[in-house]
Amino acid sequence: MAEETIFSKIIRREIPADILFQDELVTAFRDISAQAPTHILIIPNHLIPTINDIKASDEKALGRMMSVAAKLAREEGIAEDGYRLILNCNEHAGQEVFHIHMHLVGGHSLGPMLSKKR
Ligand code: DGP
Repeated sequence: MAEETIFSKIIRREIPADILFQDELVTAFRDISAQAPTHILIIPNHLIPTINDIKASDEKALGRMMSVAAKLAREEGIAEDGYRLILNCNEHAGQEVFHIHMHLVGGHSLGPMLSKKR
């Protein structure tokens, strides 16, 4: 059994978060350490630790994460100028919280997709 993270407590509203959207499948809230004018995390309500753990039965929630990202981008007024959706998996990508989350970032020009540093 995968261990719950702080995100499960946010989903259950046991700890505070700026929740922008929640339905039976996903929850979206502002990132606590925003790296762009808009920085929202969109997560499945059930625990999937990493992208490597995705099963076919998760596809409905994962699809909902995408449509909620598009809806929130429109609501934030960044849809036309553009934005980036980021999913980090494990150490090389810098994943810190082991409950899948999609970062929705935008609000200014985001620069190159990847750092050239290695
Ligand atoms: P990642 O590196 O992809 O695992 O990103 C984790 C993100 O989660 C990071 O941008 C900060 C955010 N985060 C961590 N803990 C909390 C929290 O308690 N509340 C909120 N709103 N965001 C959090």
